[in-house]
Amino acid sequence: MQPVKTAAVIHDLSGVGRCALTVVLPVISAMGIQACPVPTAVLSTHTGGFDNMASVDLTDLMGDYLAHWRSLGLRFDAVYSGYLANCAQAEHVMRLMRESGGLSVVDPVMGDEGEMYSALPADIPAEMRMLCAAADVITPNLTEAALLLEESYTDAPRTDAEVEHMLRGLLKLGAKRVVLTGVPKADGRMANAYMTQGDRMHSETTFEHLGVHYPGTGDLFASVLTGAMVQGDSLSRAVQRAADFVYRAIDITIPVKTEPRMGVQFEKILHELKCEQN
Ligand code: PXL
Repeated sequence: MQPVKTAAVIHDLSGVGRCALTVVLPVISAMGIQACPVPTAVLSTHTGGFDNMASVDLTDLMGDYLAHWRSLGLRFDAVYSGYLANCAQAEHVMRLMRESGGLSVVDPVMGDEGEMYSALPADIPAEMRMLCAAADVITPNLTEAALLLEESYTDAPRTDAEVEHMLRGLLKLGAKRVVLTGVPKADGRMANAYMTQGDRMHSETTFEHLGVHYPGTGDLFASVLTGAMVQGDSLSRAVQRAADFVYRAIDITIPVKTEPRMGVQFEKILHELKCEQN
């Protein structure tokens, strides 16, 4: 019998709205991996579609928090980082990734649908660029890719050549692998496109565009992807499993007609995530 694998997960704790740690922790656990959270901030709700949140930035705690972990000699099979509340948090994440030695996944959480999240500092893209350079896998959406590449955002359908151009630009930041999520294609479908340094061409998995947007689905995607890779899946298999799970979660949420800002009802399908590599 092997001990369960471990993942340090760096994200905020938003009390309502199903994103960040409230998504990451159950998903990673359901995949049979011990999730060890490093909370970057606590918010009463996420910032996508709510106002007047109560919140606290936990940057001041993070140094001591991780110093304690260091004194315990902890190592993780993966370090996965998402929403950072403050630019100073990036250094801590870099150090944890470096010292941990396992898989590093950076979801450069900064915005969606062309808008940066309201509570983020304006200079966060520079820090995220630095983090991406040190990562094994990065998982930007189109908005985040535009911020990382300092390009303007458009949600116009992309040709294969345009997708590959973006992926190559993102790989130039230094990450070993890039997964670009939620790319509209000319046939009306959406793609998750991915590429590894040295690949001759990129790959895509496409899915039907369900036409509704829920916050937190990027966090769901990155969580399943991280879990799958820790379980030993190839990148292509991990992308497929993550895409399938997010699609299912959206598909079962639409008929319930809940407010989109409340997120997807992934609790109903958590049991579909396999504990073992399949
Ligand atoms: O799902 C990304 C996310 C994470 N954390 C906070 C957010 C959002 C998206 O709105 O507001 C605080």
